[in-house]
This record gives sequence, structure tokens and C-alpha cells, in this order.
Amino acid sequence: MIAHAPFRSANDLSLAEQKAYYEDQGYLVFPELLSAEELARLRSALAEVLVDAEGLQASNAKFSVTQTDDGGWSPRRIYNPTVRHPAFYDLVFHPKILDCVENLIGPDIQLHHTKINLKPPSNRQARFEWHQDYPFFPHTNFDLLAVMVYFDDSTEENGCLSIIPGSHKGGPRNHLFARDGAFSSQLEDKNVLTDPARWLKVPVPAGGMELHHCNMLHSSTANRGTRPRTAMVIQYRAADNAELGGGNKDRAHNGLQVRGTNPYRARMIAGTFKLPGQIDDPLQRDG
Ligand SMILES: O=C(O)CCC(=O)C(=O)O
Repeated sequence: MIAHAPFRSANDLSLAEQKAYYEDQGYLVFPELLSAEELARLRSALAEVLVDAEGLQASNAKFSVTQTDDGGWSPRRIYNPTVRHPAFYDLVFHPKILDCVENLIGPDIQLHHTKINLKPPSNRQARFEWHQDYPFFPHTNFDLLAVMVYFDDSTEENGCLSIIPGSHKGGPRNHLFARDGAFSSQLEDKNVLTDPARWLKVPVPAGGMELHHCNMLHSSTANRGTRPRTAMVIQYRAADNAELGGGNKDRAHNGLQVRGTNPYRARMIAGTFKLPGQIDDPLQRDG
């Protein structure tokens, strides 16, 4: 049993309380979501998919790999898991997940993309710098959120998520995007990070779920422990939330209607947003 951080378990909140908490804090944690059988099916699917990554020493369209501290190679991301195994496809339609998402962004829901993030033990590279998701795929409004379903216990030791509660209220911030295709972004203005007292570690048990607003500032450290940390990330959006700039065609099931209907209209919010295509390479800039 791992200790829960000092946040309220959304399992104990009514739908109205969940919505109010999400609007104010920008996230929700459900320590209990999946049954033991559902979790076992996902773990077994993961093992099946990872067979294809054995011996891989370079990233490809299916896996991103990373070097562990002992010099070996290990997958750190599975791209588009919904096309890799039916168990992952089925997960995006899970009624408990969609009931919760519907309460936050409305009854008409589409998938934006999915991925599985793996943090192998003793690996310093599988970490995420502070960022928001919205600048990577800006949309016409902010009804866009990331659901993280945990296949393992995530702990401070193995690199659980950190967030800055309430930071979504500041709106999208400029990010610098690296050119190499790897996930290495930086917040342009780091002043927002100067108060670690506002950072919150969010450990979630296996079978649980965390979700956060697209403008939530979040990060996670490397896995310094001996146990893996695996989570499937599912990005959902309201069906009237259209992606700006056309989006990335490599994302499987992008726009899949997972609940409700497609209204074929876009709801716009005012603002000026940097598009991810405007690449600014922090390495070149600093160097
Ligand atoms: O897996 C994590 O800890 C963070 C994932 C994340 O921020 C992302 O994939 O954008």
C-alpha cells in the first residue's frame, strides 16, 4: 500500500464536486478505477506488445527507446497503443473513464491521441521536463485533458507525476520545442517554476487514474527505483474542440468519436497561440 499525497481522492467526490475541483485545481486523482481483471488484461497486452521491442537500440514509429544506467536499451514510449492491441483500444471506451470525462468536458467526446509511457528502473533519461500539453497540440478551446491510467504503482521513487495545482488558470505558455523529435521541451518563461512549495507529487496506485487539464504545468523525474512505472496516457477533447494547424497525421484514431456525436462545428476562444510548427531549438539557441 503506498501513501496517498495530500489531495482528495476523487473516488470520494460527487460528480458536482469533481467538476468544481477540476475547474479550480486542474486535476483529479482516482486511486481506484480498474478491476484486478482489467489491470491484468492491460499488463498482459503490454507484455505482448513489448516483445517487438526486444533488442531494439533505436527508436522507430512504434517505440521510443532509451539507455538504462547499465548501458542496455529499454522502451520508454509506445506510440499509438490503440492500434497495437485491442485491450488498449477498449480502454479508451471504458465507461468509468468516459463518465468522468463527460462530467468535465461534456457528452460529445473525441480521442486526440494515446501513448504508453514507460519508465524502466534505474534510468535517468525517462523523465519529463515541466510543460503543458496544449502548446504541443493547440485547439480552438481548452476542453482537452490527459487521462493517465497506471499499470504499476507510481511513487516518488519511480518517477510519479508532479503538477502545479491551479496553474491551468494562467492559460497556455510559450514552449521551446526541440528539433530531434525526442520529447525535450522547455518552458520559455521559467518564472512560474520558482516556487517549489507549489509543486505537488501525485503518486497513483496501479489500476488508478489521474487526469489533468491541458494547461496544467506538469513534469516527472526519472525512475530512481527498482520497479517500473508504466502509464497509458489518453488525450480526450470535446467534439467541438478543433485542432489548430491541422494536427499530426501520425496520431492513430485522432478524432475518433468515443462518446456522443460529432457536432461538426468548432467552439472558439479568443487568444493568440504559438503553433508547434514554429520550432525553436533550445540547443541551438543556447549554443
Ligand atoms: O508520464 C509522465 O510522467 C508524464 C507524461 C507527459 O507529461 C506527457 O507524455 O506529455
